[in-house]
Amino acid sequence: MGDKGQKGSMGRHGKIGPIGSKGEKGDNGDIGPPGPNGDPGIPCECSQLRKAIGEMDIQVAQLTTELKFIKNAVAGVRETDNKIYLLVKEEKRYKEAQLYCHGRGGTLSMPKDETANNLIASYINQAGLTRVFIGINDLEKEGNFVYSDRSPMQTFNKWRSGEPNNAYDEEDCVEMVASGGWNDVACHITMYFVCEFDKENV
Ligand SMILES: [Ca+2]
Ligand SMILES: [Ca+2]
Repeated sequence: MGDKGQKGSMGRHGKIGPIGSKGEKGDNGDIGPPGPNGDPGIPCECSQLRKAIGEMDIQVAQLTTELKFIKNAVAGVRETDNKIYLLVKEEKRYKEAQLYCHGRGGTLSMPKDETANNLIASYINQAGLTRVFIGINDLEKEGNFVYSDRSPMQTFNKWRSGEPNNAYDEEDCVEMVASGGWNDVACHITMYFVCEFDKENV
C-alpha cells in the first residue's frame, strides 16, 4: 500500500440552500411634509335661493289668478258695439270687485241705458244667478248715486219698487237682480259681479 496522496483541491460550490424565514418588520419612517392647500369651496347662496323661491311662489299665485280670469273670460263674455261684459264668478265685496275689474283695465259694469241693462240681466239669468254687484254706489254722499266711473246717474234707472231704501242706514252699493232691477245693498256683503271693458282699451 502506497503513501497517502496529497489533499485534493476544493470542490465546486454546493447547492443553494432553502429560503430563510421572513425577517422582522422595520420601524415606521418619518412623517412626510403636509400636502398643498385644496381649491376654495363654493359659498352657499342659500339666502338668495330662498328669496328666489319666495318670489317664484308669488309669481305662481299671480299666474293662478290670471289663469282663473282667462278661464272665466273664455267661458263667455257678452259684447255690444263698444263694450265687453264679463261675469266674474268669484264672491267679493263691492270694493274688492271694483278693484278686480280695475286691475284688468275695466270697471264694475255701469248699465246706463236699457240695452246695457238688458244685456247684463240676460247674462245673469243664463248663468243661473239671482244677483250681482254692478258699478253704482252712493258711498260719497248718501242718496246721491253715481256710477263707478264717478259719472252721475242720468234719468235712466232700474230701481225696484221701494228702492233705494238705504236699509239699516248702510246700503251704499247696488246689486242687479235677475229681472234687471236694481237694489241698494250693503257694500260689505259678497257676491259675484260683472265687469265691463271699453273695446278700444282691450
Ligand atoms: Ca245709501
Ligand atoms: Ca235696498
